[in-house]
Amino acid sequence: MLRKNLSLADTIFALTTGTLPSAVAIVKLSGSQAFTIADRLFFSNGETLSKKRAMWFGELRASTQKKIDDIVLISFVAPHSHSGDDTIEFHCHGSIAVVHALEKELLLHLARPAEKGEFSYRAMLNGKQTTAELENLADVFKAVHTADLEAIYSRKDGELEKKIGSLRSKLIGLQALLDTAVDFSEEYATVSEHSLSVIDQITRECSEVTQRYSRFRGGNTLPKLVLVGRPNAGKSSLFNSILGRYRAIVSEEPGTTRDVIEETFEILDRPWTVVDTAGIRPTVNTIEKEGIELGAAFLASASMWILVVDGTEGITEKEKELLKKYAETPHFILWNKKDLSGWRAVSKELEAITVSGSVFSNIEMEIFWQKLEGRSQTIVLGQSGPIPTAVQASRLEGVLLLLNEMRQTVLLGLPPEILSEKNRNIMVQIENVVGKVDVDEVLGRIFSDFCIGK
Ligand SMILES: Nc1nc2c(ncn2[C@@H]2O[C@H](COP(=O)(O)OP(=O)(O)O)[C@@H](O)[C@H]2O)c(=O)[nH]1
Ligand SMILES: [Mg+2]
Repeated sequence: MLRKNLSLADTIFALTTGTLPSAVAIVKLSGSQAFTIADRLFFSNGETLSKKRAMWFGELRASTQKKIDDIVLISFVAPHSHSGDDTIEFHCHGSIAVVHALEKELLLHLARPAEKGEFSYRAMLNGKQTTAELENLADVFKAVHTADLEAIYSRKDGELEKKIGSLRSKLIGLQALLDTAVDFSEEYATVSEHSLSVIDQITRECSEVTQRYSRFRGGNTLPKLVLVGRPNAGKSSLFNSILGRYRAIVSEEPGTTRDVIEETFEILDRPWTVVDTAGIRPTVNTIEKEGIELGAAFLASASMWILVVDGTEGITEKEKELLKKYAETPHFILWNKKDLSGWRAVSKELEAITVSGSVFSNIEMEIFWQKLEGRSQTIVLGQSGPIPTAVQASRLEGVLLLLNEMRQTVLLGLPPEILSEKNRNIMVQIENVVGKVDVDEVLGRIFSDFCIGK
């Protein structure tokens, strides 16, 4: 967290580029003394460093007059800089020795190392950037996928505000009901039933949004390829083949993939997650049953899925049901184990969506990959729906706690007066999710996500 008592009078500096050594390193110096300090260290060919907005070429020298580096210097005069203060950027060679020598000189001239996000903090205080812009910027740094950038930039379209508005009207409806129930106690059963359904719906919608945030924060927004099929069909063998290395437990006994296993791989240079699930047939033991249920849950979140069928056994009604149920999600069948003598060709109706072959045949797996690549191109990658900001996400978590409390209150059969009170509080809090962000919250949440030098 950025300290609140940072002196704005200080001239601050930081290396703004990445790990050294690098091709170029940019050290930023910002504050009232920036030009004075730079003038002592920088010697332009012919021209003296004056207070103007310009790009200069020259020598960086230590106080001992020893040369440190040949550099490009960019000067920004307040308020026309990122932070709004006078700013100098030293573009040096990205050498550890050069950068350390420069930093040592800056300290000698009483500049102070900047804290995380301090330049941006000054930009905010100087009216160069709003808190909303800073929040977006903090998230831009976290973004791994282009789709996330789109979600961040489209925040201004107010998608989350609309969602919160609609949730709030549901709560208003519930409030009306609760207020009348206070007068007519005999309707309590209806009231509690309706309350639960509203609470559950709002909880679901709020957690969808917070989950989207967690996925975004974790960088875990990769599209999912889900492998399903009956035990022993060859899912884990396919999983291994896709990864090109051993990972899942492949076994002759049906149902050894107890769990859901996820790994990252690439289709056409884009990162994907592949998920190996347990089989879909009704099963004997509970561990596998859990695995199966998980598998079904993963199908719902799949960007693409593959039904692996043992070609010596054929397809069952259960699998055909899956094909119908998840027809909208891009998918195809791998009609596996073609190398075995008991293998029978796939029926005409399924031919168009099937690759026939064996997981163990390189040539046939080539055809599989072509299909995989082809299907992947029809998929719009990324997550739909608004990504909340860090502050909004934490406020939403607060609302979720309140909703859970209210749910307990209903289940305990407490009087409508209490429900009504709780509901009113949730209405206030849910509105606040998209409300104004105060400076303390910004200090606490946003700047902790910033890098040094930003
Ligand atoms: N002959 C042959 N055996 C296969 C093929 N694919 C998988 N198997 C075998 O079938 C068994 C079950 O495979 P596994 O990948 O564990 O199936 P899962 O239960 O669907 O994950 C293992 O013994 C595999 O070696 C194939 O194309 N040909
Ligand atoms: Mg398996």
